[in-house]
Amino acid sequence: MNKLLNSLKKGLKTRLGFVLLLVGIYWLKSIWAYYIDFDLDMKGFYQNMLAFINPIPFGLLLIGASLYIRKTKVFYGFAFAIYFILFSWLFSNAIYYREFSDFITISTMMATSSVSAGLGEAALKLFRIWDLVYLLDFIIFGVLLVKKMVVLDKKAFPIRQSFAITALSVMLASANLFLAEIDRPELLSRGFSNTYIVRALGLPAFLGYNANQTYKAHQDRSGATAEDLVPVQEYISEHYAAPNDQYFGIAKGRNVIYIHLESLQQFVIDYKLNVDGVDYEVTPFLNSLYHSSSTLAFSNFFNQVKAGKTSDAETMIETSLFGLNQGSFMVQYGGTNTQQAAPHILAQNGGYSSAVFHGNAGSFWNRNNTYKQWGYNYFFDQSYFTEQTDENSFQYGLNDKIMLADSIEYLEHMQQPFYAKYITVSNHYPYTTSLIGDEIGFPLAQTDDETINGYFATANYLDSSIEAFFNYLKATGLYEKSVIVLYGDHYGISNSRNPDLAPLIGKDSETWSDYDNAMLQRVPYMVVIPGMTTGKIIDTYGGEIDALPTLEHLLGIEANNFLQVGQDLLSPENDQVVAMRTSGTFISPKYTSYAGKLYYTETGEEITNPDETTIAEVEALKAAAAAQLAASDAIQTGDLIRFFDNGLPTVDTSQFSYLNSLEAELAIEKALGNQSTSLYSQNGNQSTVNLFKAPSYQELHSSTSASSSTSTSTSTTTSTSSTSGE
Ligand code: GP9
Ligand code: MN
Repeated sequence: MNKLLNSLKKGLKTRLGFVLLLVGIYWLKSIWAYYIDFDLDMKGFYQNMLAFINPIPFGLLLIGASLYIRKTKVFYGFAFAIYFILFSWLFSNAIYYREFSDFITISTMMATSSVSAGLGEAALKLFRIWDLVYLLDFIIFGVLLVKKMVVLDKKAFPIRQSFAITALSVMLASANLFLAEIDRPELLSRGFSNTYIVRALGLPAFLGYNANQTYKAHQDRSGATAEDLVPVQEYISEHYAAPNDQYFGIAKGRNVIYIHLESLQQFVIDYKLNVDGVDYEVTPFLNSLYHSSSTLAFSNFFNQVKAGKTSDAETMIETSLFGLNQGSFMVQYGGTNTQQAAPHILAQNGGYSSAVFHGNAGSFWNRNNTYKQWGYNYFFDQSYFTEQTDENSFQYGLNDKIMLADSIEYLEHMQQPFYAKYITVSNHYPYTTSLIGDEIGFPLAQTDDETINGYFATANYLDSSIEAFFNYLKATGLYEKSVIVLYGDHYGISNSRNPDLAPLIGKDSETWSDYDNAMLQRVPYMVVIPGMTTGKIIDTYGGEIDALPTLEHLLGIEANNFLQVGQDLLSPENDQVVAMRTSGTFISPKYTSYAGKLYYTETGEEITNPDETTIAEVEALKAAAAAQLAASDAIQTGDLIRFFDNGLPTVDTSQFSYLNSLEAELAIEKALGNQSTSLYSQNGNQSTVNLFKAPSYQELHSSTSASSSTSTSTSTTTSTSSTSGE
């Protein structure tokens, strides 16, 4: 023991020992920050382990760089300086996080106001007594210096060994990245959230990643001028689909409630899963909406997302502009670009208040920053809801029924009319792992693919969650005052799994084609307008890009006031060309071009030898899809809306903080007194929380035999990894 201590003491008197000491302290402080100050939302051993090791590679790389220096004092000064910079960055982030629940990015640093809000005077108030832990080593160093107990090693560290240290840290960093990619494939290419990157790779790596992203975005942005608006505006006015008189303004002034149906595909609508000879209707409630005379339901509505998945769907739904060809628009531009999204448009045209409800961390897909640019007054993320446990949640958040139930106390205090968006999550890959206890019941499909097997059960859970929410809306009278829009964001079963799905939907795995894959990109899109009696199923071809103009016209707002590239799906002038984000890919009523192949949409017959007319028609459709994407990309990457003047004021993001949203709602309610239009006020200052009832699967089916099937054990996926793209 003594021997060990002695050699340790001796080791510390060497330059390498000093470097390792600094790396060690930085490591400990990082761990402290990870667990005490940040909310890294870590689930499972693997994610904890990644966080535990990630300060070492970059710490060693950066502090270890000082070993190349020969002069004694310069070496010690330099090593300490690098350590101090790393520490300061960590500490600043810890302080900043307390106010913003996010990490410092290049753009927040450049936007001086928010940095000074986070790190200036106000920061003093954010200090806590525990922060002394961050300073402990300085005190110890000070004492050692005063007592002259620090001995400087005058011997320069051999250059070759310095190289070895650098090589070792690069190797460790690569291993770190490799392990991180196992936990979350496409971590860097898709971005996901700042939290994910810090949790997997640490703060210095996040800063580097963020700097690179910001630089790329900055280059596109700085090259753009107001001139670039000309062709974009030309495209938009040429493609404007004028409103249909029959529908224009029929929902004017109503609340708008969006329900994002996570990973729900259209094939599930009206579908019955047959297990052991018994037919189980997967989404009975959504089916009833689909066929209701109060619903404008669409049978040929396609998702148009790429790598940004949910975030791409949200971007399209809220702004009628596409996500990016690579990565996520919300992650890369959402927090900085000038945007004219639905919440802002409705605030300015009808005095709407707005909120998002979602049971995951607010930083996922950079929502916390993007929603401010979109003009959302409130964002109720997981921090507002029931604490998550293994029983009530999974890696993407709280189970839908609980999130919906918990949302009511916030929804009822929103001033009407409101624009509220619910982002469900339980029907998300890997399916079923989140549903245990009383929610077990809907049978699993019996294919070789566990992902497919669980999909119907989670879709059924989503369905009954939505039904419970509709029942609440009806019980409170909000129903008649609202228009409720439901949409599926993207596929739940990826193309690689589709051959296994084929037999369940009456197809043959052997003859499964890219045409079939293309057709499975349909997602539900239903606009429920309570009181309307002329609802129907509409076969117009369209996609997520078209949702906003459709909604605007229903609310009596002219879509051609804005830079939006979609078209009203109820307009007879709709072109019905659905552009997919992969170039050359589109779907139209006549032709489908997908995965490099061409098909007749109606029959699925592949066109291998097109005649001249076909070639010309297909080229025209391809060009139309490409033009729509090009107009959108120009706006998105050039940040062109900053040059656009349609009278809509720029969103002042500083007025939004998503930390104390309930208090903010209550303050407004109080200030308005009997002018308050919140449901709570209209209900005689009585809460409606207990009107929300979401029976579990077991409660719903306890008396029917269908639920007592024995093949209902949950499939649990033990691996933390997920298939790329899911
Ligand atoms: C998480 C959720 C999932 O918050 O919205 O996003 P996805 O993985 O579907 O893109
Ligand atoms: Mn999604």
